[in-house]
Amino acid sequence: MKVDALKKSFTKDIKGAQDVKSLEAVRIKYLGRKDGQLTKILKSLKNLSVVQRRKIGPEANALRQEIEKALNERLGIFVVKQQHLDIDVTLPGKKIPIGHLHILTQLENEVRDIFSRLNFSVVEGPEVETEYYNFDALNIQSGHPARDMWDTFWLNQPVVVPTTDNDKKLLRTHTSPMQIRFMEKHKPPFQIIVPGRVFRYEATDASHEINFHQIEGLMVGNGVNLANFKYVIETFLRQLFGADIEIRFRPSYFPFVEPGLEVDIKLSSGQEKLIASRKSEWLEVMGAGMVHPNVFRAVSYDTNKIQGFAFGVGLERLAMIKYKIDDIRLFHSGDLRFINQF
Ligand code: YSA
Repeated sequence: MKVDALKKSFTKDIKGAQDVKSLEAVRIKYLGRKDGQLTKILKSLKNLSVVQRRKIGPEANALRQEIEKALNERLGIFVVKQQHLDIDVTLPGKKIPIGHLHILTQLENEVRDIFSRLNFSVVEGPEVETEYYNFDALNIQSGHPARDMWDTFWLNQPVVVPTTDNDKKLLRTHTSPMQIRFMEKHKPPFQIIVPGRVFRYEATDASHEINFHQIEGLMVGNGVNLANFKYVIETFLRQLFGADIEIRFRPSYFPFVEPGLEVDIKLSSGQEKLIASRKSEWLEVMGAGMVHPNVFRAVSYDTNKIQGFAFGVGLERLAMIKYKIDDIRLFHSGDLRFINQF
């Protein structure tokens, strides 16, 4: 059979092949190693005259390539069709559980955003602190009764005897040590917040954890005063909770401020359980005050020129108010029924 005729017959055959099996039969018919019709022509080339070989050779080789290509293409179509048949599109898809940010991380991000808009920078510090930064530099020397305000997890001390009394290691009881660390390295004016985890060796209840989060705030400069503090805190709390939130400023005492105060927020309906367990409608959210001159002296600031306010707000307490959560211990319970609500 001539190459032309072979091509015509192949075109007809491949159209008729409706599955992989009949396609294989077509391949064998034309390209089969022994009896393939094109194979035979290719094998006979060597017996032809030079003139004939030059004419038929290229035609036969071109046809072989054409046939191989057409067979492969058609095979590809059958395979894809078969795969589609194997998929049951009526089956429900597989649900892959996706994680999400913990409610406290989400809230911390919101707090960071609000303070960024108020032109505060965010800095972070170590969770393992020394006695010096956690207490002494904050005007709470060893033996000071106020140390009892912060029940402390002390760490095993290195075997080597410490060179001074106050480099003993502890888990920071508040974020305030970062006031000192920051001021040691920076000159005023500045305003910063310091979010972070803190630790207290104390009994837990609905509003107290041993491991919780604080956000320290510190604004220092010439002429910074209590009115500035009140403005910043009210703006922050109203942006976080809405304009209607009821805020209470109370006088209080911390050795590293003078005067010292605390800020409470009024619990609202939906928080009856928490109100009952605390026997109060108000929840304390932060300690604060005007930075004590002794704190400025510890970092060699000129107390005649520099004033500042500082505060430490409890992140879990803010979350309890915002999301009407009755028990602080839920945050670190690892209970997904709680976590997945947010
Ligand atoms: C005060 C003056 C400053 O110039 C700067 C910061 C401060 C705050 C101070 N460092 C401090 O830690 N005060 S505090 O012990 O009263 O805690 C501050 C806030 O942390 C509390 O108002 C409360 O919101 C939260 N908090 C305290 N103990 C807690 C707690 N949250 C959960 N569990 C606890 N056990």
